[in-house]
Amino acid sequence: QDLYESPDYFLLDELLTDEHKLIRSTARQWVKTAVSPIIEDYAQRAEFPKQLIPGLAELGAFGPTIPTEYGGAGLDYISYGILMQEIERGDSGIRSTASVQGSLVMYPIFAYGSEEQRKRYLPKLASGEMMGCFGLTEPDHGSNPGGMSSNIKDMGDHYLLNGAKMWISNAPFADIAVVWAKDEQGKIRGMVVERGMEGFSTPETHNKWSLRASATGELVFDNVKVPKENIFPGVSGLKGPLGCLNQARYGIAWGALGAAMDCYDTALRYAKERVQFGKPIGGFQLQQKKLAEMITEITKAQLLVWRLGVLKNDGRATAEQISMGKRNSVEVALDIARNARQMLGGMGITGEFSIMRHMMNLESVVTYEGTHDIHLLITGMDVTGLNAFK
Ligand code: TGC
Ligand code: FAD
Repeated sequence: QDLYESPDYFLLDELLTDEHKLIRSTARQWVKTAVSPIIEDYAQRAEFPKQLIPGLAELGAFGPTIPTEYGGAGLDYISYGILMQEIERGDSGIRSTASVQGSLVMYPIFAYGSEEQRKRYLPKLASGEMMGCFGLTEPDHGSNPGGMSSNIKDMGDHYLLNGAKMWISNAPFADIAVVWAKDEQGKIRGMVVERGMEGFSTPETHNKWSLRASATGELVFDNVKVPKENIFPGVSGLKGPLGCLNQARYGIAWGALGAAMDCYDTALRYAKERVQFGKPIGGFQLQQKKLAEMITEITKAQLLVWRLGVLKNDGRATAEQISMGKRNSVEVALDIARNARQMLGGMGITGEFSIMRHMMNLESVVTYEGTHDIHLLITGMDVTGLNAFK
C-alpha cells in the first residue's frame, strides 16, 4: 500500500521492475516516517538533521551504483534515480547530502582512486561512518571551474595545498573533502583532504534562504600538507570533476521531480478541499489550468528521466543529455512549486505545507551543479557545434 498518491499518468510503473518498486516503497516509507515529520523544523532552524545519516546509508543512498565489494549498493541507474526522487520528495537538502556523498565523493574515489584509496574510504562512506564533501567551486570561479586558483606544489614526499573553495555542501561536518586544485603544470588534480590536517578549516555559510536543512561552508587551505598517496592517480584535467558532475546531475534530474510531485500532490489535495465562492477551488478553470499543466510537465519529465536512466544503464547517456535532463526537471519543479504555492493562497507561505520550502530549495538546485544558463549553453553548443561560453 503506497503512502500517498504519486502521479503516474502514463502508467510508467509498467516500465519499472519489482526491485525498482520495492526500492521506491522502502524509500518512501522512510521519508514519510523519518524526514517529513522533522524537516520543516530543521529547515526553519537552518540545521542539518544528522540523525538521518544512518537511514540514508541503510537505503543505499550513499553510492547506489558503487559495487557491493566496496560497500556500495550495487544498484542500477533507475534505482539510483528513484532513490533521489523519493528523498527529494522530502527535501532537496537531504537529497543534496546523498548526492554529494555518493556521486561527488564516493564516485571519484571509485573511478579515479587507487585500490588502496577505495578500500580505505569507500566502505566507511557507504555506511555513513565517514561523511564527505566536494570542493570545486571557488569565490572567483563558479561556472568556470577551469579558471580555479587553488594549487598544489610538489614538496618531495607530499604536496602543499593552498586556496579556498566556496558554497560547499556538507563542508561544516564532513570528515573528508574531495578537492580539485592545479599542479605546477596547471593541470587539475583531485585529492582527499582529511579533517584535522593542519591548515585546513571549514567555516560555515550562514543566512541562506534556500537549502536551509543542508549545511554549506567554505574549505580553506593554508599550506596544507597532503600526502602523495591522497592524490587520485587515475585522472587529470577538468574532465575529472566534470565526470563526477555527470553522476550527480543525473540524480538531480530524478530528484527535482520528487519535489515537483510533492508540490503537485499537495496542491491537488488542497484544491479539492478548499472552498471559495461556494465550491472547491479545483472546480475553477484557472486552478485546473495550473494542475493540468503540472501533471503534463511531470509526465513529460518522468519519461525523459526514465529514458536517460536506460541510456545510463547501457553506458550510452551523454553529458549533454544529462544536462538537458537536469535543466528540464529543475525548471519543471520550480514552475510547479511557484504555481502550487499560489494555489494555496496565504497557507502556501507557511511551514504547515512543504511547498514554500521546496520552492526556496529549488532556487539552489537551479544554480548548483551547473546553472540553468550553463546547461542551456551546453545544449546550444551540442546542437550548433558553436561554443557560446567564451
Ligand atoms: P571544456 O573545454 O568544455 O572541457 C574541459 C575538459 O572536460 C571535458 N568535459 C567533460 N567530461 C566529463 N563530463 C562532462 N560533463 C564534461 N564536460 C566537459 C572535456 O571533454 C574536456 O576534456 P579534455 O580531455 O579535452 O581536457 O571546459 P570549459 O572550461 O569550457 O567548461 C565547460 C563548462 C562551462 C560546461 C563546465 O565547466 C561546467 O559544467 N561549468 C559548470 C560548473 C558546475 O557545474 N559546477 C558544479 C560544482 S559542484 C556542485 O555544484 C555541487 S552541488 C551538490 C549538492 O549539494 O547536491
Ligand atoms: P557565477 O558563475 O558567477 O554565475 C552568475 C550568473 O552568470 C549565473 O546566472 C550564470 O548562469 C551566469 N553565467 C556565468 N557564465 C556565463 C556564460 N558563459 N554565459 C552566460 N551566462 C553565464 N559547489 C561545489 O563545488 N561543491 C558543492 O558542494 C556545492 N554546493 C552548493 C550548495 C549551494 C546551496 C549552492 C548555492 C551552491 C553550491 N555549489 C557547490 C556551487 C555551485 O555549483 C555554483 O554556485 C554554481 O556553479 C554557479 O557558480 P556561481 O555561484 O559562482 O555563479
